[in-house]
Amino acid sequence: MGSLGAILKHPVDIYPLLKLKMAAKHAEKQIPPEPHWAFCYSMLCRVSRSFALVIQQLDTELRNAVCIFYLVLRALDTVEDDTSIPTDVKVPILIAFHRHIYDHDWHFSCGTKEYKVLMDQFHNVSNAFLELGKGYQEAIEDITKRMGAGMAKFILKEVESIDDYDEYCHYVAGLVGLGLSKLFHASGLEDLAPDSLSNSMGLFLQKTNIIRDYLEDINEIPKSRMFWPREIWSKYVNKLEDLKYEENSVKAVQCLNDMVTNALIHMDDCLKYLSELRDPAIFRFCAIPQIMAIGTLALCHNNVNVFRGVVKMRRGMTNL
Ligand code: IN0
Repeated sequence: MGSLGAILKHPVDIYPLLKLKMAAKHAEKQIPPEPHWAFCYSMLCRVSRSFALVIQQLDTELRNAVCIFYLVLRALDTVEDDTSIPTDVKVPILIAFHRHIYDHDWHFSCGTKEYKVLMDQFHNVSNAFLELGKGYQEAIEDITKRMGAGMAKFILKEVESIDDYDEYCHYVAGLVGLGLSKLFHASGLEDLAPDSLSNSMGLFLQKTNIIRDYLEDINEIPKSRMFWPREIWSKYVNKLEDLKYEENSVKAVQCLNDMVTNALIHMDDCLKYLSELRDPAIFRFCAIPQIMAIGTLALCHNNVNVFRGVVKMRRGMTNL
């Protein structure tokens, strides 16, 4: 179905969509005029579907910092995900990434499609990074350093226990929460949130993605790494891929519900984190992805289709 058809089937979406679209139009005028900033914001729109709209909520200065943070993390992800890079090449890049962002003309070609463009033209991101305030730069550098080291550690290590699962999610998502809290604090708009609450914000989003993407990940060629912890799935099946076979439907759904319950542990912290934000724009920026995640988990819970095809929420604004 075309996007217009999708919207007309749900007329209550029209007003919020228009409102969002108009806010986005307004926000567009505040993008710095230089070409490296134009590149960064156009990349942001290309690599994220909803995040580019959500980020428009923020004050200009903070928004620029979050935009660069997001692109730096996407670039780091692109290196981590590219299965064609040999481990002995990949690991040093991940570990040194936080230094590459200070280098005006560093780049490393990898990834595909829009990610390849991001990697090939990475100098635009580093040039924009170098124009951010010191407080923002330090927050981004610190998180990039810790995330790169964590990713390097998990290149060789599998997610076996629930502790491993939480540790991996901490590196790739919990640290994003810590970094964002630091950026909010550096903007002067918020107090510094406790690390454990910031971490939970990221873990909740990442665990939801890992649950939702089971089939996409298990079917990937070349075989991608899997993040469902053995400690959970081994209670139900002998091999993780057995969950997708029809004869194991009952076990699969039980395992899925176990995973959903594990993700929901972080809800308390997320609500606490959100309740302590003061700035309404920052609140919306943080709340929207959390609400999408709750909706996705509700959709996945007890739903065998997670093992059959894609279970995704309708995102009215995506293709407008
Ligand atoms: C994010 C998070 C994000 C936003 C707001 C507050 C946060 C607080 C703590 C941690 C993360 C927070 O949001 C994005 C949302 C996103 O990118 N959505 C995709 C949709 C999708 O399904 O992939 C989109 O296309 O728009 C998010 O998922 N992550 C993220 C990354 C960087 C930053 Cl700065 C903020 C990724 C992750 C791994 C869940 C943290």
